Amino acid sequence: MISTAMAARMNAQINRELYSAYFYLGLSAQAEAANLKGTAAWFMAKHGEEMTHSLKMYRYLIDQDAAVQLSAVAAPPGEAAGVLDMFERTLAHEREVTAAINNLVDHALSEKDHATSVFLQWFVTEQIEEEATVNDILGRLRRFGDQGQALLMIDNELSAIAKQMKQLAASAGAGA
Ligand code: OFO
Repeated sequence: MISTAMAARMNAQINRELYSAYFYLGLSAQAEAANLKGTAAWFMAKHGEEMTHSLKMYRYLIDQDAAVQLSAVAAPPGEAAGVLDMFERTLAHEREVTAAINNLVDHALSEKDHATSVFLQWFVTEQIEEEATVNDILGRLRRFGDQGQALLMIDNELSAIAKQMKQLAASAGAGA
């Protein structure tokens, strides 16, 4: 059993994860509309990851005999100016999520809630990897731009990464 205050914070994080999923779904739709199949696949794979994150937290609350409280998910932002803008937004968004996860860990530690603190460590590590991946993509977009051939190349690369992400998700699901 976890405290009511901790459960409320975890419920807020479930909402943030669902918003993340929605945020990436919106970007995937924008990429589809621009005929950028690889970029769309990458954002769709991110959508899937975020849904998994929300469900991990959902399951944790249930396992801890705490109430799951779902609330309205905000609409994602409007149209991005291009792929560079999509990834600038992605990095800013992931940094906010990292800060939120760190706040959750701080709260768990302040309550001496070791179970929640240990549970959240997976998310701490996940955020490091997510920010690093996005930084890497952004580095190339900033250097080579998001038009013409450079865009085609990054779109192909994102397609390959999305395939790997899907395979990883499938093998994690099979092992669960
Ligand atoms: Fe939920 O992993 Fe980033 O946002």
